[in-house]
Amino acid sequence: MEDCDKEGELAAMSNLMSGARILLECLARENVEVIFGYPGGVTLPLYDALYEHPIRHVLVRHEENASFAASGYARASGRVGVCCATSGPGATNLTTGLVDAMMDSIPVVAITGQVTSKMIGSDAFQEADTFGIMRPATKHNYLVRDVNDVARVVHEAFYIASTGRPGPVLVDITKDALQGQAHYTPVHEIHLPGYKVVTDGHAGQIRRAAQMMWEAQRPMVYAGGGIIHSGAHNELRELVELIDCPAVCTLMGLGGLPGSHPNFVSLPGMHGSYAANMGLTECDLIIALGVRFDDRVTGRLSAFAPHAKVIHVDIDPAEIGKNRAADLPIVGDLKRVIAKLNKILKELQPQASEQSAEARKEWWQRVHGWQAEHPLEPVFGTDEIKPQQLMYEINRISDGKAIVSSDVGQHQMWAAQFIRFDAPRLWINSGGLGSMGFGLPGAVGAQMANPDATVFAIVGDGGFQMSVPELATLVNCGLPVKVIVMNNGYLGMVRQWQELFYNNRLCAVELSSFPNVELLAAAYGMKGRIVRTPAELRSALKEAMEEPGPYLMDVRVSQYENVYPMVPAGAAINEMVLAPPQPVPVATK
Ligand SMILES: Cc1ncc(C[n+]2csc(CCOP(=O)(O)OP(=O)(O)O)c2C)c(N)n1
Repeated sequence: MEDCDKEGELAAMSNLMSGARILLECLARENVEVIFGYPGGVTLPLYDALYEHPIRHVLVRHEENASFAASGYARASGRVGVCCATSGPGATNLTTGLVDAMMDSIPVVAITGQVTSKMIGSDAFQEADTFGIMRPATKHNYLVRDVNDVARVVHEAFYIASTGRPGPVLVDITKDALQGQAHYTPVHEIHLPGYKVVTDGHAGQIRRAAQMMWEAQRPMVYAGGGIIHSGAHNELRELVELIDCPAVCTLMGLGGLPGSHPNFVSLPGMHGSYAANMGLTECDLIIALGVRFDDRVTGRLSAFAPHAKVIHVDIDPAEIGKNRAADLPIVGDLKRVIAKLNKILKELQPQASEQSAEARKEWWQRVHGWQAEHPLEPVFGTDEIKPQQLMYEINRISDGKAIVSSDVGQHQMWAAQFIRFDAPRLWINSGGLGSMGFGLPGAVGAQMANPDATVFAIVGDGGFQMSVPELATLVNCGLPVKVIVMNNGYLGMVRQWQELFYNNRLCAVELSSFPNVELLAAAYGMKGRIVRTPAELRSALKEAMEEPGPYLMDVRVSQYENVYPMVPAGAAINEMVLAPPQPVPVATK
């Protein structure tokens, strides 16, 4: 929270303000630049106050997209994203985006309107028990019925959302609290007994971890979203270089170590590379940093990393030992803990025997061997565009620097495999919840946070149709997002599972009647193009990049391409399917 100047403070205190005005005052003091929202009956007082307030409001076309856009903003900037909706349906429409932010530990504050306090419980028009509904969907939530509580609650909400393990916080405010009058009292300190965040990490444990790292013969860093959230990317890089070990970054952690770094292996898990999964299976020490041993990474948990001891560092003590027991737990903020670890690693370095260097050499030979045996390489087509080829071309043009907001499905996995991210906060996607419809509104938020950055929204033809109204937001707000639809004519990821595990009995996955995007883009007032052949692809992407405004591209790719490697559900991660098995004839319902 920013300290206000004394004069402004006194002026604020001496003026009676509406709850709505106080709310905006709090947002301004929290340095909020933009609210993603959609108005309605009980939030009218707030929108009336917004009329003359400098905070920018982005009118999305569906409340779900307000919560996704706020999340995209937070993911791309590291700041708290703010969304807003009216009571009842407006509030319930925010739910998916808030659960998504919860799963991926993204700091979001959601403001919802509630019916007047006297009407609560009367089944009033547009009344929903938002507080109850959102309880499991958020890190914390509030129902504010008294205008005098608005300021304290809003500042607490920002504090809770952005400290410790970040997450979404909901503030549900009744209409009478928005309309009521109170003196705004600046809040300088937050006192929340019972909410304690441990940031430093236990010194003894950190020393022991450093010793274990030097003693290990085959260490492997397993880095996740926590690296990005705590801004620990430089510390991570130093750690990896100090002990010279291979590192995998999860879907949430991509960019935590530069994709071009020689120690970066790839994504691990269900669609991770052979080398990443073999490495995790054969290593003798896992250095788990801001990860949660998600099932998409571990595969069959009982078979995961069978030879490894585990050092697990996380700000959230509840994560440690949740899925995999830690031999050495450290609770703390990754940036601080890794910085201390690096210091001790350097201290101990002279004592680390030459034997450890020899062991490391052997370990790298094995990792390089796996990389050479089954490299992650894009597939190219001459007649039709291969999806991997599309990602390869986007990678070429973005050169590790563009922001990519992805939707969910096959395209997401190919993007994660083939687009390089050389910095944190470039790769934006719905990781834990895996929510289709995220990619385009996520890009709206990311572009708002970084007006000068190149932002791609990579979406499937299914997810695109869930979020298509946000094209209007791009045009209205002049956001030059390049929307790339990887169009395979199917709900590709589900089709892949039906092909591989349900005898190719394709049910409810064919997406016929896809709109003509050239007409659709024109209807929204933006540029659009259909790309059908590999020969056109590069120039089409160049054209999109040169277009100063938003651009919609429908890239027709091979329909039946599957994402490999693939670890079938329930298998161990070294039991990868590396290439397509014998084709089974298609049976479409
Ligand atoms: C909101 C939501 N509904 C359903 C799913 C299940 N699901 C996961 S991937 C997928 C298919 C996505 O298809 P498309 O957007 O065309 O992308 P593709 O897999 O073809 O790249 C579906 C239906 C989901 N993840 N999210």
